[in-house]
Amino acid sequence: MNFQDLRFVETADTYIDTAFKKSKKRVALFKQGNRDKNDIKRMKTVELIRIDTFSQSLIDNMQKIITSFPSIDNLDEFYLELIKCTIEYKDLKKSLGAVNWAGAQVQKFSTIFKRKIKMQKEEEHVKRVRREYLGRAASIIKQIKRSLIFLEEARKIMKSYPSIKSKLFTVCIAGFPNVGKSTLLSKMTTSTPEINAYPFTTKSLNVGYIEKNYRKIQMIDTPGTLNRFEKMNDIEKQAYLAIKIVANHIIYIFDPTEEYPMDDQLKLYSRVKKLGKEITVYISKTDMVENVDELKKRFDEVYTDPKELSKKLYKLNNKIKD
Ligand SMILES: Nc1nc2c(ncn2[C@@H]2O[C@H](COP(=O)(O)OP(=O)(O)OP(=O)(O)O)[C@@H](O)[C@H]2O)c(=O)[nH]1
Ligand SMILES: [Mg+2]
Repeated sequence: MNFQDLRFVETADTYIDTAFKKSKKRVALFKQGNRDKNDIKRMKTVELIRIDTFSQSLIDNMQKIITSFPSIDNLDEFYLELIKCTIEYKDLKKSLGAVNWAGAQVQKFSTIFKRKIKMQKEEEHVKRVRREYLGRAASIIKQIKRSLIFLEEARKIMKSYPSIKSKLFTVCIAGFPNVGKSTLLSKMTTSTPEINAYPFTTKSLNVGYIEKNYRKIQMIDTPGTLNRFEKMNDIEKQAYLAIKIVANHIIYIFDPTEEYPMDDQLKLYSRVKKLGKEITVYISKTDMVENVDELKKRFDEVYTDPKELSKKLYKLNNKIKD
């Protein structure tokens, strides 16, 4: 799923202005090509064109908003949960509903008023009906002003969501801050995440891919220490949801230099384990310590070499049926 392409949602006034400009231009064009007979028949044609162009501009723009936002009812669980914890989900549904309603109303009134125009016998009356329609249509769009503002805010938040492919075999990299999660991701995949000597560097979920024999594996760098969900910041929530919902496998990194005490790292390991996913242990920074035998003894299987770890992931991925 990709939220980067969500369309910018304009204000109600901008949509109305655009519709006015378009209809004015279209009418001018028609008048240029039809200079003869300035009678009521021609006038009606002009006003029908104006109403058509005006309403179509609004209808198109409302439709574009609806199709640009993902269909909430068909979203993958990960994104649905992400939306629920970062945006007022009910308001999002309501706002999209309001935009849909506005488009339909504009359409409905355009049909009614075009019929009215055709029935008029006086020039003054044609003008009055046209004015009434433009006023009505503009006021429908003004009625959903707040929904449009809300949707633009929602778009900005959704734009920051990671692009995760829910169908790929997915491995999440977990561990305490600064243990080398992003470093491992950069060693194993072509992803180039930010890496720094201080903790809490990663502020959005980094995603990378490895591929062998046309079988892709998705790797996600998931920072955070799995505190209580309500206490987590946005990135930690994203990481937690990725581990809980998307991960098929977890790599848990221990940092033997113990910038964070080993006891705490082991506690987090237990917490991750409780989520019920298969975990592979990786020990980072083995170039910085004498030996890691004590730590290794705690587990049946431990990796210290990213290449060996890749081989294990390929094997796991091969076991999975497409
Ligand atoms: N010597 C050595 N340094 C490493 C190794 N892995 C990571 N580092 C260093 O450890 C620091 C933290 O690495 P990151 O990859 O940013 O760690 P992180 O777990 O992603 O950190 P946060 O995003 O802050 O949670 C950086 O200075 C890395 O260069 C390693 O295997 N050996
Ligand atoms: Mg990082």
